[in-house]
Amino acid sequence: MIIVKLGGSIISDKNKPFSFNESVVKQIAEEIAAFYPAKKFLLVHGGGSFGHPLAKKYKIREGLKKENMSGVSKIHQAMLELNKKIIEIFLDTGLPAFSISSSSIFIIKNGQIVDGWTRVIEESIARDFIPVLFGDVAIAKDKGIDILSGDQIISYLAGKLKPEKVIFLMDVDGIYDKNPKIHEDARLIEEINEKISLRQEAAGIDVTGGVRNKIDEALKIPCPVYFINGMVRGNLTKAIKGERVGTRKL
Ligand code: IP8
Repeated sequence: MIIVKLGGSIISDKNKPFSFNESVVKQIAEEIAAFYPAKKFLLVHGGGSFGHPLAKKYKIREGLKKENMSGVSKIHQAMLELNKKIIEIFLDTGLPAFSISSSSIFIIKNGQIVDGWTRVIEESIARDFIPVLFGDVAIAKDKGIDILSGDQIISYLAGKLKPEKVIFLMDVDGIYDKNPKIHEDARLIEEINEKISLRQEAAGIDVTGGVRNKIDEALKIPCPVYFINGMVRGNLTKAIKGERVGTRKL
């Protein structure tokens, strides 16, 4: 089984509220379709401009307050809307994508999953479905409520479900020594390990820590991890085949 993260920055423009990048999602679905059902997949998508601006507006990272309760629900509904758009494209491509709401199966603390009911994920993969989870609001033991990033979902599920590999689809060619959207001289790193130390300021609205969080979570994953540019057709195919592309953690 392969876990693929559809980064919020490729499925939407993080700075344009509720923007959806249909053609990129279509292209990803088509690349996956070439390997399915010989290979099994689990997808997780980020919040993009459906999740992050609302999470900021309702100050969700500050925890549960009387004033943000309806905001919590509005964010979840916005994520369901984004999830529906993605699922529909996969279904149109002939792939049995199956939506699973992260906030219905995970409880978190300090942004990390501390309680998860993953049986339904495992059982749906066993039946050849492609479960599609997403970054979401979630019940939190410490703050009452908090944001659960898709990156935390992936490192948790990778530990439990032992995938063959994990592929993060991003809007740049991989992990750079500094943010390539800000620094022209940024250098692509082909392989990362625990020793990596980077300057990674986020380029858009991101309440969950952007690339830094992605790297920290990837280093916990006990299988090969790829960070690739998901907007370039053919990159996902290369990563699935195990060819050299983007940044790798072995
Ligand atoms: O984009 C965040 O998920 P991420 C989800 O995977 C929300 O970090 C609701 C902002």
